Amino acid sequence: MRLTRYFMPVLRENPAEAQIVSHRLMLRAGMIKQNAAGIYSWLPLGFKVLRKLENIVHEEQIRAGHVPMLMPTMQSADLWRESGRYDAYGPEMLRIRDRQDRDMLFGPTNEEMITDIFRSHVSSYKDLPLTLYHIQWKFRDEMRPRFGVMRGREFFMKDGYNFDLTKEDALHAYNRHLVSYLRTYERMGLQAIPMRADSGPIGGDDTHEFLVLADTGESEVFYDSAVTDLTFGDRDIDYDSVAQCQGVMEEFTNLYARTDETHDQALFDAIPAERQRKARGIEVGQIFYFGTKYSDAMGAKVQGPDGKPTAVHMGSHGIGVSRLVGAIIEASHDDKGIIWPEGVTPFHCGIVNLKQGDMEADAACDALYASLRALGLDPLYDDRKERAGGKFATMDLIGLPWRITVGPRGLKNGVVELTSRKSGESVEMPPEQAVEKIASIYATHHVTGNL
Ligand code: P5A
Repeated sequence: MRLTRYFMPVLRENPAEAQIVSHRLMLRAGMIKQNAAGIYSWLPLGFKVLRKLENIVHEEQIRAGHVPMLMPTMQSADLWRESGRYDAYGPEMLRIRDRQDRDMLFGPTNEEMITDIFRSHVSSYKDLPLTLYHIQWKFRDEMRPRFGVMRGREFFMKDGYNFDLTKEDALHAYNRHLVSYLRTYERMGLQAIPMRADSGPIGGDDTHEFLVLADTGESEVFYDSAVTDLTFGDRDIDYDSVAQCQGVMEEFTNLYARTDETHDQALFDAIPAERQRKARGIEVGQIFYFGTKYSDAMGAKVQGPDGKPTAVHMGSHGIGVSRLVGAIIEASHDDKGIIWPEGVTPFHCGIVNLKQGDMEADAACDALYASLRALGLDPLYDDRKERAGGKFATMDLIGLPWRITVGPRGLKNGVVELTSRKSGESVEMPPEQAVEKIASIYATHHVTGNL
């Protein structure tokens, strides 16, 4: 993309309404625009990151054997009356009446709708196990929408629902989700720690939240510092293996890590004092096992191996996709701006032309731009007639991991400069070598969907 043809309304000043760094940087980098409290338009740069996260989530869900689909945002109140949640959900639910005077709602989550779909089409245990998921906008009329996309009213969530014959099978689904979530967050450059939590309005006994440690996080958390040494890495897990998934679940949940809702001071005190940590975290996902809560209430039964109708065991599993954009920025920025992890960056690299209009510099930039694109890479070429300082400041603000700087002086010696946004280090090299270097960096990250 050439910057002169793009739409990236960068702000020079710090917006007064933003209290935390991710909100400030998302506004300044022209990623989002607020339309009403907690409701945002995703401008092109923000939309690109959102789509990258969505793609990673899809890839990891499909890898785990889960089946993608799409349900609507609008739901009929009738299903929620069946489960008893229409009244129980409270003022967070946005209730709407259609022209026929029917009660509708903008879905805050989809347990009821998916249970209805399941009961309409599945009648035998032979069709189990089954996990369906979608990635769709949700609405929760939060009392205090704040921190930009972190606590929005309209937000983008991946929600998945497992249907199993037995509790054991459903717990395997729970563990499978835990494993797939660990992989998902690591691909986004994040460490998200599973912590025992409270199930709130979704219900059930077993639940873990995934938290990214950050001072601006809304949750108070207590943990054994040894959990921060755990990494999933590139383990090859067989998602059908009960033992393997359970092994990972135990490894990542055996050490003490809890949100304040489930905090147990006595257990915490038993951790060696030098490893006790109290901190704040951003909740980027949550998994639940709630047994037959919805299948009992809504009559979702299958014929079991003994021929008798049996209520299915269920769980639901969510990832806050739009919140993650903010969480990644909270975890990765400096005083100049965002520092995107390579797995989620909106563009793979920037090209800065130090002397736009200079024939040689323009030609070198055009050639770089073309060779990167020919390799399937997605560069952002700053081809504006601006001073170098302004171009560098914009690149630092929007946080692309790599910048290639091209100017007449370097070109005389046959070199351009390749700069890492993270370390700030620059190395001079011939343009072809810079292209090769960028291509090799992204060869280890899957390049998905360059919008
Ligand atoms: C699990 C999927 C559920 O709703 N039902 C379907 C279950 N869980 S949850 O924990 O309530 O939400 C899942 C994730 O969505 C994100 N999230 C939000 N993101 C932005 N703004 C909000 N107001 C908001 N509310 C929830 C969180 O990341 C949460 O973990």
